[in-house]
Amino acid sequence: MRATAVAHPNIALIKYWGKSDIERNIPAVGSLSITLDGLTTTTAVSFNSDLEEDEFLLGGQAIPEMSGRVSRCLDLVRERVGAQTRARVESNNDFPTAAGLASSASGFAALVTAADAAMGVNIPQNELADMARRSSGSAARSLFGGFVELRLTPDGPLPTETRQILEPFDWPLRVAVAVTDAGPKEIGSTEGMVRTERTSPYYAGWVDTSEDYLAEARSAIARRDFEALAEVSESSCLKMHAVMLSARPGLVYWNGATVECIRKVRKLRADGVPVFFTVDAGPQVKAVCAPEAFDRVAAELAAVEGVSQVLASGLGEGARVVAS
Ligand code: 2P0
Repeated sequence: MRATAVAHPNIALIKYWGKSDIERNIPAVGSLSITLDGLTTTTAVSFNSDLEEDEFLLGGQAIPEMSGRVSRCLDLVRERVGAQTRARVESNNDFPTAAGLASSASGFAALVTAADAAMGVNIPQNELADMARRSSGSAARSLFGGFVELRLTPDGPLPTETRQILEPFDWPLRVAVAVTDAGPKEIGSTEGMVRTERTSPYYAGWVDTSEDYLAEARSAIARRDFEALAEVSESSCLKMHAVMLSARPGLVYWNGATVECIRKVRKLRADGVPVFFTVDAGPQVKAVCAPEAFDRVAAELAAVEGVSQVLASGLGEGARVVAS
């Protein structure tokens, strides 16, 4: 009744922002991401009939504000197998939590994977992804490695379907993460999405254009067309931040160093370096580049005032069991 799983954060190139059903956490738009290998969440789950409540430790500490979400995620696995047994969950991230580095994505992907293995059920990967999606929309994508797409399937057996579209080694891009502020973000994603939906006059435009962006990105990936992927990814990122900024009150996730990093990446690409940026609901800048450009990109970002460190990553595998 015990298993340990690892999962990595993923970075959306075509972004998810907004929900069509807040109760069931169904995204309003599909999304497309790359899974990283440089950052890892490791989660051990042990079901134990002596426990009266689920227990959750992150980095060795109890996190009361997260334990309800962890329990509700375990409930999905318990309901699937008709079990009641409570669990002790010990999770560790080797990167800053809640700083826009998608710790909830790797966290819930590792959790469903370890819980399934601890129960000994072998739930299909797509179903595990949909369970992780209930807890955190982006978590579904971390079940898979390489390039991953989450599609809305309102007429299907599950409301979303997540699949790998390319193995990591089929297009081994690298990512430099410029950390500009390692503290927790001010406004969580769910609250930010709800505010955007309710108050932004541009929200309908954001949703209406999403399918075209996904099709463009899928096509660029199939052709390994870096320039096309760069253009559509930067546009999706800026379009998401535009709709966030247009909420009331506006959501400003960037700081000055975020903007300087964006300008630096654009200048590098204009000079012929194959690199593009993306930024999530936080101030870190992720620079996606061809492998041969990585050292230069990392050095240029490290030199930007306000950048405290640059994390290095390649593309990684999906969530997997590492011990039982
Ligand atoms: C993404 N983000 O596609 C987008 C881009 C942040 C900006 O998915 O509310 O923590 O738990 O479903 O998964 C972060 O949102 O949101 C996110 P919930 P989640 O990666």
